[in-house]
Amino acid sequence: MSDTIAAIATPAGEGGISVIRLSGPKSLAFASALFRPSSADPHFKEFAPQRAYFGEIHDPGTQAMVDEVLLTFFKAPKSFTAEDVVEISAHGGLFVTNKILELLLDQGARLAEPGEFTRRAFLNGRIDLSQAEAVTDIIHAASDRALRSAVSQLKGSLSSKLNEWYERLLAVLAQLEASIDFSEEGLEFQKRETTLAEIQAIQKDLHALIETYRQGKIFREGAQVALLGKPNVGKSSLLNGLLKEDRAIVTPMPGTTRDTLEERVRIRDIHINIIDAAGIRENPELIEKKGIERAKAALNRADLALVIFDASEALDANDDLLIREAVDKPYKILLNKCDLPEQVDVPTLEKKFPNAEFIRLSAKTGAGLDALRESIYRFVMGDSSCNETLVITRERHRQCLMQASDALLKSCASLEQELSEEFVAVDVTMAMDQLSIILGKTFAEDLLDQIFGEFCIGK
Ligand SMILES: Nc1nc2c(ncn2[C@@H]2O[C@H](COP(=O)(O)OP(=O)(O)OP(=O)(O)O)[C@@H](O)[C@H]2O)c(=O)[nH]1
Ligand SMILES: [Mg+2]
Repeated sequence: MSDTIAAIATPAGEGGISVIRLSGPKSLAFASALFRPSSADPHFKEFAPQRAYFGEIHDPGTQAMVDEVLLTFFKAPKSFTAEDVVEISAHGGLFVTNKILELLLDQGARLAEPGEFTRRAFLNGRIDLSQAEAVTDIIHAASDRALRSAVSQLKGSLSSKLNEWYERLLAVLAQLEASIDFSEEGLEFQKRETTLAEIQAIQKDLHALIETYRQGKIFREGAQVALLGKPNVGKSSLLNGLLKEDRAIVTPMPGTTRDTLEERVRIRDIHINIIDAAGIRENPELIEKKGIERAKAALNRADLALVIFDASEALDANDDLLIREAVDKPYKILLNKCDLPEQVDVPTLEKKFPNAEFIRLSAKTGAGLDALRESIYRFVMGDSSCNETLVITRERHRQCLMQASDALLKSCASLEQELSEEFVAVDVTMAMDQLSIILGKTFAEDLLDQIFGEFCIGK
């Protein structure tokens, strides 16, 4: 990695401080060409590693002072990228930060690609690929739970589990290969039952980790919760109630909401995305029809549907429509407007939705909203044994683990069928390859482009 990259590491906009970051062998040379140590530091001779310096940035062309800054020098390999890194903390203005960046580019630095600092940290062996992914997850975390799982992944919780399995499979493989080499002599290095038991144990743990994905994905991205009901049952009112603000337009006219509206709501240490949409009914006019299509699309990608009925009215044909449409994913039945006398035929609904949880509430008075929040929380957290242990949060990890698991099952089948060790070894190797892909021990450039493309510039 011979070139030196530079980028603004803080968000575009005005703020207290902005940080411009450099990484590469010429980081210090480029930065010190612009930097004059403060006269308050008359003893300054040279930059010592892992230290911060107060001073000024000057434009070498005009000699004009650009800003007062703090410059921090991290000497390789003790830096985020394992290269020489300089961070310049300037006053957080758009123009001044860009000006400093420009001066660094004039010196010969190259503007960094999105995620290039973290990519270098990975390529230089500072972190593995699952840890690099955790860096974006920390940045995007929107709840305590998301943050906890991202931090634990950054600290290596997933990596160490995968490495442990990898090492154990490597030991299995060594035994298998020894048996292959000495099979002529009729020696068996390890009993097949022992090998089988070890592979089965790993496969079982691996499978348990795959099973955490539903939850992990919800922790990372938030659960998608769709509000579903005929027009006027109070979907938008409920969205506003959960948000505690007047976000969606509410009117007494059926057909008020046309487009879908998605808002993030926090419940304790998780967040959920609530999707309000057009009410579903027969014979809608054109715009509403499009809205209903969007409502159905929202339902499709939801993890949970809240199916809402107006408790103050009898069921009608549009409710029936909804009952027929419903619902090929987890759902709860909400009886809204319970501040008014109850008219809805609850036994009929209970027959239509056996085993469903029914929650009575009023979006108008707020009654029942806490119970609804609790119920959503329980759904999202699911089996609480999963709460603090390791979870996987990415489809990429799930895919690799599933392939590894399949390969291990095949190797077990080969052992049980008394096939030659060669067959067993091929599948064990395949499983190990998949673990390597998660960790980035082996990788394709386009995978890195995809992963680091998600990052912002300067990270
Ligand atoms: N009494 C009472 N009225 C409510 C309650 N929730 C909503 N409403 C009223 O019902 C009407 C419709 O509410 P919305 O929230 O717009 O209903 P919606 O389901 O979003 O309707 P569409 O967008 O047309 O599908 C409004 O007049 C609300 O004030 C409630 O809990 N109690
Ligand atoms: Mg609405």
